[in-house]
Amino acid sequence: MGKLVLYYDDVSPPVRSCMLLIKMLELDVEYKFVDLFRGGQLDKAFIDLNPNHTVPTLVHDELVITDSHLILMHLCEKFEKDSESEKLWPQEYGERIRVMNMLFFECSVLFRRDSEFLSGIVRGGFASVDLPLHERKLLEAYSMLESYLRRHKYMAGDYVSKAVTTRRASQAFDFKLNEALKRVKSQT
Ligand SMILES: N[C@@H](CCC(=O)N[C@@H](CS)C(=O)NCC(=O)O)C(=O)O
Repeated sequence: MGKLVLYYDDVSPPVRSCMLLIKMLELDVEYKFVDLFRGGQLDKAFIDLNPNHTVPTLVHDELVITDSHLILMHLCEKFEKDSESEKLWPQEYGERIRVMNMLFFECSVLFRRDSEFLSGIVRGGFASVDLPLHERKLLEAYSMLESYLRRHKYMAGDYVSKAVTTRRASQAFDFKLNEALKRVKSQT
C-alpha cells in the first residue's frame, strides 16, 4: 500500500474530514502534527513540502497532495474496498461527477466563505470583521447548500458519499442541513 503520512492539526475542518475518512477506511497512517496556532505551517521544511502552507497535506510515496478534497478522492480511489453497500466513491461516471461537483462547491464556495470569516477574526479580532457582509455571504452559501439538499437526501445523492464527510458538522443552522447531518450521524 505504500507509506501514508498526514500533516495535520485537528482544529482544522478539512483535516478532520480526512481523518474521518481514514478511520472509515481503517488505513494505517503516520500523523505529523503541524501546530497552526504557533505558525508551524510556516516552518521552512513544511513550506518546502507544501508552498501553500496548509493542512491537511498527504504524502503517499512520491505523491504530495495539498488539498483535502483531493486527498479524499485519492484515498477512496486507492483504498476503498469493493463493496456495493459502501459506495463512498461511486463507480458510475455520472454519480462520481455529482460527488466531485459537491466537493468543488465545498472547496470554492462553502469553505472559502467560512474561512474568510474565521481567518479575519483570527488575524484582526472579532471587532475587525465586517459582520453583516460575512453573515450575508455565509447565509447565501448555506441557502445554496439547501437547494442542493432539496434534490437529494445527502449532498450529492441519496446515500452517504464522500462529499458528506466534507461537510464539517460545525455549524448549527436551522436548515435541511441539520436533517442531513442527523442521517449521517445515525449511519456512522
Ligand atoms: N482547500 C484547502 C484548505 C486548507 C486550509 O485552508 N487549511 C487551513 C486550516 S483549516 C490552514 O492550514 N491554514 C494555514 C495557512 O493558510 O497558513 C483544503 O481543503 O485542504
